[in-house]
Amino acid sequence: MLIILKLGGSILSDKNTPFSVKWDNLERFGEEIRNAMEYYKEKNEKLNLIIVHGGGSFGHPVAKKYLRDGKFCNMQKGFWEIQKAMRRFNNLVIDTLHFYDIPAVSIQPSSFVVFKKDSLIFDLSAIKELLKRDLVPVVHGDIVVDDDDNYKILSGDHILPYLTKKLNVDLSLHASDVDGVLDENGNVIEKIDKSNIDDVLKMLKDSKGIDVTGGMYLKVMEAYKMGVKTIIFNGNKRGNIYNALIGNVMGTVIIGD
Ligand code: IP8
Repeated sequence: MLIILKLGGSILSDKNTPFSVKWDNLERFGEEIRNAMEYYKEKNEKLNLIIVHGGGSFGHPVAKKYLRDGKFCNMQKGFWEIQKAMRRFNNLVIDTLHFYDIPAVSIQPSSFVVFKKDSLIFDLSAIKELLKRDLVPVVHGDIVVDDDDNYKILSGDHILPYLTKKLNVDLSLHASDVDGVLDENGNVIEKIDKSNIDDVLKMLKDSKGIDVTGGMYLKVMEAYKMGVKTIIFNGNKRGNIYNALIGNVMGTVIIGD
């Protein structure tokens, strides 16, 4: 069983306070992930896990400093500064996972991933080999180069569907700070598929989030476009990460086409 879990930046940190960490959440995630791993072990089932995390209050405020009208500038400094902010955040996440005996290994996209047109050059050999050895790759949103002599934010919302598709993941989970994709009345949309995708995207486009990578719109659009199935659920609720990992959580199921 191969599961991928994205921990959204907003459940790991307070986006309004640069370099802040929601320690209670982070500790709880470590504990719930470890408990879920034990659950599979007790059932004698093999669980392989990949964790993805977003930029939160580390990557986003630093990336914003280098964005002018949607274009990156002064990137001789900006590239390493954004990379460094994400490396710091990733270290804190990884250290916490280690505390809970999760064999987490860092994968830093800025060192090897390239955006080419709208697709990714993202070699998966290392991740595959790590999984064979029962290690847990932890991939994070990052700054990456593109083939236009420019730069792009590689969001966890790109990484999750990409890895879900390329690695034939069995269960793809997206822990956010809301109960799922909400309609205009605040109710969870249980399923997004080809019957309602256009309406949902239209509804999400107007949202005025500060997320430089586009918030919920990007999450839904990327998953749908990649043709994968993924579940968006609320990671702020105690027990939800564990329940999601054992295949038992409520949220929005996106079924891509
Ligand atoms: O929070 C963004 O990742 P995301 C990463 O998953 C940076 O969109 C560097 C802002």
